[in-house]
Amino acid sequence: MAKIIGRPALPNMPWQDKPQGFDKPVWRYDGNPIIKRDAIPTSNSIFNSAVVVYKDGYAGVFRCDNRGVEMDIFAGFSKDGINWEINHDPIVFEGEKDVTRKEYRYDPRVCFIEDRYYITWCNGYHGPTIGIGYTYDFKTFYQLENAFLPYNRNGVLFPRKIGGKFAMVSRPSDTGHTPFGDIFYSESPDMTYWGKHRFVFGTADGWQSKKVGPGPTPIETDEGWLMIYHGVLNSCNGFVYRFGVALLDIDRPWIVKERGNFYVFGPEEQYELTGDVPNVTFPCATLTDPETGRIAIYYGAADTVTGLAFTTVDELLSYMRKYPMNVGDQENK
Ligand code: BMA
Repeated sequence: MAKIIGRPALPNMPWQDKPQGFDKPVWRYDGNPIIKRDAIPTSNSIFNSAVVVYKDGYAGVFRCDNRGVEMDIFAGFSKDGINWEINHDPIVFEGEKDVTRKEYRYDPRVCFIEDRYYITWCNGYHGPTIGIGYTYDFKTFYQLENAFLPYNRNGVLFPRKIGGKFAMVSRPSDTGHTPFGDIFYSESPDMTYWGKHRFVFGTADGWQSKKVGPGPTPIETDEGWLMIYHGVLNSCNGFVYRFGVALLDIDRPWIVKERGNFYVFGPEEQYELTGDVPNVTFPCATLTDPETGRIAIYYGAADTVTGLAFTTVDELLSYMRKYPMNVGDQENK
């Protein structure tokens, strides 16, 4: 069995065993959705949100679109990772005025690196780009420079420096609903200046034929970086968002070692099939326990609510290997 490394044991993380007779690699929490659309007074929808271990419980950054359908990010806290208290006011960042000016903020990720929690999100700055901030306590937040020129979405940090540099995967995009999308790797000595942009992987046949983008913080294992990513199909009835897995080289993560040909999870339940945007399952965070290999995945459902699903490192890797993609075939079909 592949081992999760670099993470503390998390024996009390949210978990349910795989239901008897269930033959897919990822299964849902039976109390889904864990966060309803109106969990705070002003919200139209709460989805595509990120959680991390914090003190003796959990903290998170949540995408709450308000009833003006304006997108912003909010801090929240939980004892058990399932029941959440989300602040009623959005995060206010300290920093230079030219940087903290706000157009919109959405699809946050949170990643603990060294001594603090970094937050990345899709930040409106004359079009979407990757905003970066950090906090030590989920009360005071500091904003750094945007990572890239517009347009970009889905900036996802690696949980440690690689070759002495901070590392990020992201998905260059356009100003609209982007009918393309490949994953690129970038690195930075200081979280301000990003470069060495390397192509990681692009679209492939079927469920991931329209675009692909990074999901949760990649999980370090002794076999490589386990990356959960979203793939989009353009159906006759609009985009369909599912997710799959790939394994990236540990020291040179732009090199794809293995990649699954089948998705591991997609819209099947009512709250994933219908909502403000139907047929969307969009993963933004995981909790992991290295002792058991357990993984809890937090995902947005139909751009309306937040769901929780479970799997293990073994389930994901063995499914990927049972239905593999020829990685030589994967570049921008
Ligand atoms: C993407 C982003 C996501 C959203 C998805 C489906 O472009 O806006 O936040 O979940 O579309 O609508």
